[in-house]
Amino acid sequence: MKPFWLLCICLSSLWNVGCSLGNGMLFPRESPSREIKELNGLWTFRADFSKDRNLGFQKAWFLSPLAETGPVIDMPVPASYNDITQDAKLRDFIGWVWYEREVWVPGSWLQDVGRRIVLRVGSAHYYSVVWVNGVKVTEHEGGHLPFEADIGAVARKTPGAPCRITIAVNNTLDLHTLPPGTIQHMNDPTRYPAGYFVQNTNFDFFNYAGIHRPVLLYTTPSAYIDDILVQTTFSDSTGVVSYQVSVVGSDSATVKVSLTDKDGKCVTTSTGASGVLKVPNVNLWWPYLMHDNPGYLYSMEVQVSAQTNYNGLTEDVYTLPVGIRTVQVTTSQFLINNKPFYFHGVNKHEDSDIRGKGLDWPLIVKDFNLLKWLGANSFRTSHYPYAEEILQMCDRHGIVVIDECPGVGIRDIRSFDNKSLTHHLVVMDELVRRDKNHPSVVMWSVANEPAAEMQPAGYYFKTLISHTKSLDPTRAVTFVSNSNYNLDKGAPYVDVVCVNSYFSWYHDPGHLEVIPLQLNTQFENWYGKYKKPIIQSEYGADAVPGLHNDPPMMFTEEYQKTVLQNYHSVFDKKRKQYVIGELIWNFADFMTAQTITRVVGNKKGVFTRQRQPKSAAYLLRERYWGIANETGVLPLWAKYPCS
Ligand code: BDP
Repeated sequence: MKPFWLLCICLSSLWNVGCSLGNGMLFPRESPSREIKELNGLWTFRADFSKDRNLGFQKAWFLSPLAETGPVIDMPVPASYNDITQDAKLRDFIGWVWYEREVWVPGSWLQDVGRRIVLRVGSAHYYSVVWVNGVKVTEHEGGHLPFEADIGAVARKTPGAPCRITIAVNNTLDLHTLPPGTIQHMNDPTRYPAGYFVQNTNFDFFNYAGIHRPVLLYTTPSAYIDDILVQTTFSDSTGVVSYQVSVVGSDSATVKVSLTDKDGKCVTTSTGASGVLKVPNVNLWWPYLMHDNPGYLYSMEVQVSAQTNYNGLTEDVYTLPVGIRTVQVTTSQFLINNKPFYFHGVNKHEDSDIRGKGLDWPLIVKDFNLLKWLGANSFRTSHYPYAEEILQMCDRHGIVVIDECPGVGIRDIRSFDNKSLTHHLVVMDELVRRDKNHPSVVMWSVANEPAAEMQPAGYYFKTLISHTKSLDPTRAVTFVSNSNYNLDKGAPYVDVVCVNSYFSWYHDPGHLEVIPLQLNTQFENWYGKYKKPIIQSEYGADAVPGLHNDPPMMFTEEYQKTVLQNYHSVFDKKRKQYVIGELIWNFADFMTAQTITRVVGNKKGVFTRQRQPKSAAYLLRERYWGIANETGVLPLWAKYPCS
């Protein structure tokens, strides 16, 4: 049976006369040729609680103001809708929800018929359909990544009236979505009410839904910079930036490129849609705690001039931050700018009270302050792509990123078929397209703990990883395995082996003494077999903040600390050999589905969900600053704060 939401999509295509974009996806930035109008704030909201969740499509809720269709509530954007109200039915809702807001498109935008007016959604979870004034302009599958549509033609049809933007979002996960899930209908009338169904998933975080990232309108001229690719290297003191600019809307555009340093001084220029910029006395992009001037960014200004039908000669300008650095992997090391880099960092989630996965600037800045306090130089975007705004912070602060796609919980053999693989490849295309120019991103992770032992996994991962490498030969590729799983089908293709293990927690619970032996065996076996550098990509233990017991007992702060200490003793031996990183699970406590193994969420954070340190955070801080002191160059303002 087709999931009900797919039926809705087919139905909605009757109104499909808009045009969706499929090429660039540059982060919207203002410039002399581009304007932005943010649409964040309060939207009108209605969840479709009808039995098959299809009432909104049957009654075409997008054709009139949502408030005319039935009861509506206020909903902030960006935010997950789940924790905003007091209604458990909405918190745990599965199916279509409807957002709407009116916007006045500036008259100057409408009058200038040559100007593109683009509606962009930073991300919405999971499947979205967008209408403007009742006209469908785009639809998009997948959370965590942006989508957009040129709405100029629709908006210009009704000058003098506001535009009504309607976005329907469905969080249903099936065997072929990323992440996958299944809808289970409970048909026993003695145990469940009629029509009862639940969403099953194989991942350990709450399936937050809604419009999670900013929505905005931006403009470009009709001939515009659609995409930019930079790839960087250096030789001695000369930086080398190879660039490609793709222009849409003109075959005869002239392209000028200039690179400016942090002081605003132009250091090199070039012309042409592709070329190489040479940067004398280059300031390389260095990770935090590896150099006293980390996160150095140049500004690359791209100017495109073109003759257009509408406005004669027009100019488009886009400025891209550029960090010049290299990445290489040997059989036992990860090199950034030819120097060994040791990942001492964290795994995170986009997760917080009330907003769920909604982008929140105070939270982002707080988290970066905590990362720096901790002495963390890196994180993995477990288990999906994070907001571009977060990656921009990483670029600026020198925090190294393993950029993971939403391939988490792929545990059912049916999720390894061609349909799933095709979608997974599209998601990797979208992820690399979005994040390819971030110097902080050094590695792509195509999945977390997939059932790599299953028969179809070999072909699946070979295809996925080789596709990702062909999209971007300048970075490493990995997938993250659990130490219990057999990596044989994936390991031949990855550059770095990433392994998660939970000794003395999910295995031998309470037996801290087994950790050193079991961890040593894990490393020796895996290195012996695959001869590739290894990152301990997850390890940790739950600690309920404020719960104490000495000698340590599970769930206390003492136990969490002692687990970490036992792991660290082995890391310290192996990091001299082939272990190239350690990423704690997790930076902060986070919400999960309700199960008997979770007490209001996962408590493996070294910070609480409200970002207060548990004892383990101090331990980790001491360790990370110690490693940095040994291997890197501390910033002048922060000479080993733990001494
Ligand atoms: C790991 C998963 C992670 C979970 C963690 C845990 O990769 O998503 O949250 O286990 O159980 O295996 O805490």
